[in-house]
Amino acid sequence: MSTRSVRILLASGAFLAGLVLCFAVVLLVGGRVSTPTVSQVAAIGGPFRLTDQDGRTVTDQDLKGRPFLVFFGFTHCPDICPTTLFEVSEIFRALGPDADKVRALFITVDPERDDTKALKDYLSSFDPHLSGLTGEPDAVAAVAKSYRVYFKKVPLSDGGYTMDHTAIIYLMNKEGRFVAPFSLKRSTDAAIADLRKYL
Ligand SMILES: [Cu+2]
Repeated sequence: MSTRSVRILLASGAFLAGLVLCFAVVLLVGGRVSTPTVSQVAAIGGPFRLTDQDGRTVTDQDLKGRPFLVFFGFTHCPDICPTTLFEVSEIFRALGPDADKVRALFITVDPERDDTKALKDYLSSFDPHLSGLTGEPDAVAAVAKSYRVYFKKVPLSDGGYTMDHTAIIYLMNKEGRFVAPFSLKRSTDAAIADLRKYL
């Protein structure tokens, strides 16, 4: 096995462990794990106004007409975020021309460090269809809340900090309504077949 596949395996392992952790967090925060009811589904997502990595304002209205993926993270994330961005980039590559009909939003939960420039630098390693969004801490917190995303600053012994955060990818339809969590634990073909249903 090549070093690269070992690295990817390790990264996916960390990603899965992170997902399990995130679901555990959701369980703790939400107090239960169940299939979302219709009212809960309707309550995921909502209006927002943030700024992308090129300094452009992006609102929920700009996304109308195309399905999109949304996930929350931060550029200093050691494993879950880079793995997710890598895998979503693979999906966009596999979509070919249809990639222009889908959007993916990476919304920072660390606006203190993730300004537009930090997002631009970070996203330059990934597929150009990815938008990195940031904003005032209050605006970011409000969007995270509307997606029921948990995040928390965790101090590190070196004086810095990291962020705990929910790692669910949300699939939203053309009307901006939540469809389902978007799983990356399947082949790229299966993932893009799922996305194409909402084009
Ligand atoms: Cu992360």
